[in-house]
Amino acid sequence: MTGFLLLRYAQIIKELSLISLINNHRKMTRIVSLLISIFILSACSQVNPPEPFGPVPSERQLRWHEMEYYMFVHFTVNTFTDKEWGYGDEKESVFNPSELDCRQWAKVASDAGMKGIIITAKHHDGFCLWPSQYTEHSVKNSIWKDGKGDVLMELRKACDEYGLKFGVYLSPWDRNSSVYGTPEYLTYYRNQLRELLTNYGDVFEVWFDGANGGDGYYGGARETRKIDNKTYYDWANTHKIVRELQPMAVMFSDAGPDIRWVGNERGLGSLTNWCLLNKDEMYPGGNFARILGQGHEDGNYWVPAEVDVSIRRGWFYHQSQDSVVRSPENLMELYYSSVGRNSNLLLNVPPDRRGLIHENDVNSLMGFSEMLKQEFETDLAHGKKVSVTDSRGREYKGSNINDGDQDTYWTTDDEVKTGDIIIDFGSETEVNRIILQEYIKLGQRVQEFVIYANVDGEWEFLIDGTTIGHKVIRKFPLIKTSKIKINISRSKASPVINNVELYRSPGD
Ligand code: FUL
Repeated sequence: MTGFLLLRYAQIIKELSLISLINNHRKMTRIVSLLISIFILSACSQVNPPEPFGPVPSERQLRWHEMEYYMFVHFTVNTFTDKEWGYGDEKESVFNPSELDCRQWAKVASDAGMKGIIITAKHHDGFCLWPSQYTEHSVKNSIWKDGKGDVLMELRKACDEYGLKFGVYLSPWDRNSSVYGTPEYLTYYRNQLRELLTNYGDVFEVWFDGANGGDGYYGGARETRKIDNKTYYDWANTHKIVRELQPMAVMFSDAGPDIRWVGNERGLGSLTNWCLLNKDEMYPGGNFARILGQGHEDGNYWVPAEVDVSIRRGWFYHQSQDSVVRSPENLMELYYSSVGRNSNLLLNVPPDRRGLIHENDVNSLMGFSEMLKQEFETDLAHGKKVSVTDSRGREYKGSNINDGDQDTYWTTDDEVKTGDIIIDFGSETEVNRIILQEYIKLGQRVQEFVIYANVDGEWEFLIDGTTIGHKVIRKFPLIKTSKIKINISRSKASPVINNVELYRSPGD
């Protein structure tokens, strides 16, 4: 574009020079200087940014992407009955933590580098951790604090104290409720949701799980109740309540609407991971696990994946699992297979019967947090010389990818869909990790990339990959090199990259 303009100006100047032979010389000089100023002005003037391509994240989803890593807390009567799924007939009196301290949970989360906590306000057994006015099956009839306690309020305050965001899990399946399976239950469920979204300050995420229907206590009926996952919950109207009461909260379920399940509970994000999903035909509890990992490349909604996984085998605390808490190394693997694969990591850390996070879990989390610091200690790419094969103009230059500013990015002209970014360390440098980020406000575009290192003047292949999205973190064998090349080899539209980081991790 700039080259074309230059050519045109040269032609005009040439033509005018001929005229000047005939016309007065001073007039000519004025015209030429005018043209030169126009040229300088147009060369310096702003080139339009690329138009967004495909679905883009909402403001609430953008905030969620930034969070990356936060805590899941499974805590209820199950903690005291040693179960994973309570039947719904548990006596309220069984809920009796001896030293419940939400500030300890929040401190652990914060020390671990987490950004928020999502708690099981109500799990499938129906017991409420807050004194809901719509049921007797809650903390208000427990021994804990003589029935005057409210776990959610304590957690809310603790989150505020430690600068963490607060989220709630309200199980749609309720094995305690006598009206479960009838339309009346929806009123009950929505009333509870309103309580949670009105009385506990800002909620960043509302978690709707997909386990639904089956046998249960159901107010004494002790029977099996089957519901149709697709129609029974009338989700559209429940979603409206969340939007009305907490407009900045994202809603999670198998099918969004804002955040999707990743399709497994093993902590595995998909290497190819589109933040896009054709969710119209999907619903919580449907049979979509295989689709949810990758999402839909041509999806028509922005619904990124969240990886939910537990630090122990179970979601709830069981003393028998005290010795099988994930190690710091294992947590690091989870981090790479979740945050490193364009997903957020929702790591479950279940409090024990005291109402505290067990020492073994705390030790693992702190070990992992220390490892994370070492893993990404010094960004070797930051501020280094960057060259690119193509650029849309000065504002979109290559060095935007390592200036530490997430809002500046490198991109190309609209018709250019591939390109290279070369980072020059200036001297031989050891490196074995790379972080890549797309500027997702303009959509998810990259389909394939390849990373090379310059060794003895030749480009040596390191790794290749597919999607990027919010963030991809990849390991490669330690290499000593003076330059790294990121080749965007396939993209739906001009690639828009806002961040590249390189590290020398002490790990393999
Ligand atoms: C599932 C539930 O059935 C599990 O108990 C756990 O809460 C998990 C996170 O979601 O749907």
